[in-house]
Amino acid sequence: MQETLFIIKPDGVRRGLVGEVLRRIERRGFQLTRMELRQANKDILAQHYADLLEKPFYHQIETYMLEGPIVVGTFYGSDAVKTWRKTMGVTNPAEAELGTIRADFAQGPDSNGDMRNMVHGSDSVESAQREIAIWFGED
Ligand SMILES: Nc1nc2c(ncn2[C@@H]2O[C@H](COP(=O)(O)OP(=O)(O)OP(=O)(O)O)[C@@H](O)[C@H]2O)c(=O)[nH]1
Ligand SMILES: [Mg+2]
Repeated sequence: MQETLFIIKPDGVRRGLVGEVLRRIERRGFQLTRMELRQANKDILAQHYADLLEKPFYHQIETYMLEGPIVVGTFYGSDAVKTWRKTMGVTNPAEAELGTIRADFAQGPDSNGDMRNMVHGSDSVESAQREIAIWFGED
C-alpha cells in the first residue's frame, strides 16, 4: 500500500474536470486522504519542481501553474504511485495513450511548446513523501 500526491492543474479546475479526475481515482478503489482547492505561488512551485528549476521552460511551468486555483490531494491504495502515473498518461498529451487523462482531456503542446497536461502525479514513493511534506507540511 502506498500514498501518492496528485494535482489537478489550473486548466482542469477551470474547465470543470475536477469531478472527472476524482471519479477515476475513486472508481479505481483508491481512498482519498487529503484534498484542498488552493492557489499555488512561486515559492511552493520552486520546491515542488526543484529538479526542473534550471530548465529553459521553467517559466512556462510557473506561468501555467499560477493561472488559477488547483486541487492538491493525496490518496492511498495498492501500487498507488505507478497506477496513477499510468492513469494520467505520459507528460506530452499528444503522445499519451488513448484512455489516459492526458490523452482524453489535456491540450498541447502548442506552437510555443506550452503543454497543459492537466494533472500531476508523484513519480516515486520518495517523491510522494517529499511532495506531501511540501504541500501539506508533514514529514
Ligand atoms: N513547455 C514545456 N514544459 C515541459 C516540458 N517538459 C515538461 N514540462 C512541464 O513540466 C512539468 C513537469 O515535468 P516532468 O516532471 O518531467 O513531467 P511529469 O512528471 O509527467 O509531469 P508532472 O506530473 O507535472 O511532474 C510537465 O507536466 C509539463 O507541464 C517541455 O519540454 N516543455
Ligand atoms: Mg514530474
